[in-house]
Amino acid sequence: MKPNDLPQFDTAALRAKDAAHHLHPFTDTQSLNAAGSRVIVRGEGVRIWDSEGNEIIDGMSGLWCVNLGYGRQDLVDAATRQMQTLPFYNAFFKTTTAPAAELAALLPQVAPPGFNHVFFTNSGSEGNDTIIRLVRRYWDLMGQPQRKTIISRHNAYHGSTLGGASLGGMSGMHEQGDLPLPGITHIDQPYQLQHGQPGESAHDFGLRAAGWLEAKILELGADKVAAFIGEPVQGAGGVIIPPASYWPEIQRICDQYGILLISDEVICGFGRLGTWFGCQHPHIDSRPDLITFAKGVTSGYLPLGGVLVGERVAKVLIEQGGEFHHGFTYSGHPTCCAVAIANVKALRDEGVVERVATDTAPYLKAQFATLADHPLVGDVDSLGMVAGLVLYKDKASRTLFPAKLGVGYVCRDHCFRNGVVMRAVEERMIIAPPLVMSHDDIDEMIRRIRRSLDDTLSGLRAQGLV
Ligand code: PXG
Repeated sequence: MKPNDLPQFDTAALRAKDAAHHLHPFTDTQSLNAAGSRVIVRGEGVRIWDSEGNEIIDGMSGLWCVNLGYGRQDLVDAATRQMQTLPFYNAFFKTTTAPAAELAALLPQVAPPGFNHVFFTNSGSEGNDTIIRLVRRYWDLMGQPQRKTIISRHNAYHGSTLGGASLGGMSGMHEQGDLPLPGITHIDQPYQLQHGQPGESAHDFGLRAAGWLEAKILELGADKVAAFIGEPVQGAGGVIIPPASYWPEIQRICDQYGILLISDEVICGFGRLGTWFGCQHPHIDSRPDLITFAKGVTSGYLPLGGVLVGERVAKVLIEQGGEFHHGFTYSGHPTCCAVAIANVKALRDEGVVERVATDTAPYLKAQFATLADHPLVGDVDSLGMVAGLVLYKDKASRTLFPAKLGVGYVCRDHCFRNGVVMRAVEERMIIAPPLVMSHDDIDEMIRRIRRSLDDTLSGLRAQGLV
């Protein structure tokens, strides 16, 4: 769509309203208001447009969620039909709705073996809160109520509710609100740049990093540990792709000590890595007991999340648990479930997940790797449709820019100006584009990223910082 065809928006008026009344998530309101927010008004395919007519390739799929891209009429139709028939009914008092039942039966068809039950929530955060309650309930029912501690990782992201933020390992979040909650503890993340030793292979580092879990279990006492939670690939933490040796060793440790393994697939689920769930990717290869999902289940068209409950937990909960005192008004919201059904069927019937594995992700990997010749860029890596690189002040000596310069944020702003959304996380620049990108889209995205890296470098040179 050409800018002239766009509906007209009064950008200044919208910015003024936003500044006066809207408290944005994870945002310094004062500095946002000084700059003014960008008003996004339309999306089509892998592109979005702002109210001033700028076309932008959405390298972050909205927020890691618009897996099928924008403008899917089938998803709109699914929502419309359901809203016309029954916009809402609950699932609490011996009732269900057709979309909730159909989606609950569809998800096991795409989930790893042994996942036959689902608990619906509205978001990934609520999914992880649900998991805390499920895990505690499970061990109580197993007659081991002392098994209460969940082990997670520093710099993990598991949501923003009290439970999600506690499971997460973001220090900034913990500092605001006396978190984590008791019974949640953290080990270091498998990020070799931060924790690797000189001359250590990725394989050896992966094993050593997984060993931190075993050390923590032994420190706490194995009979006190309920579960370990991890994202297959850490997303918000900066696309931290662990070595291939990491997850199988985590699995071995969980098996050895009988602790539950939770795979937070809010980002990695629904095709992001070229498999339906990240744990199924050969690079990850884990067998979780519980899976958190959200985001890509509806391609972000409506809010929906949940927990896939594996047989080990489901059997105990159902056969011994009686009533599980937990749920949300909108658990199994029929309109959200209807959109999810249309989305999952499209991912399946259009072969999107397979195409990511065999074509789109390998192409993205090859093109993204070409950025490695840029003077600022090192450690280029990708898995499926997530990719990241490190901005170096001096690649040869692996010297990073001082954090206070915020070079990543400067680069991110150049990206936006050059028509591509890319995220900055500390020293890392990351993307997670829609799964439906064509080769041409990828080529154009990489051109815009390179231009933005060049602009960043020019700015740094002008200031004498490189
Ligand atoms: N788990 C993971 C792995 C996530 O990435 C959540 C749970 C929480 O989901 P909800 O739906 O409650 O937001 C997430 C969310 C970022 C960013 O800056 C990432 C997320 C959310 C907001 C920002 O990359 N991921």
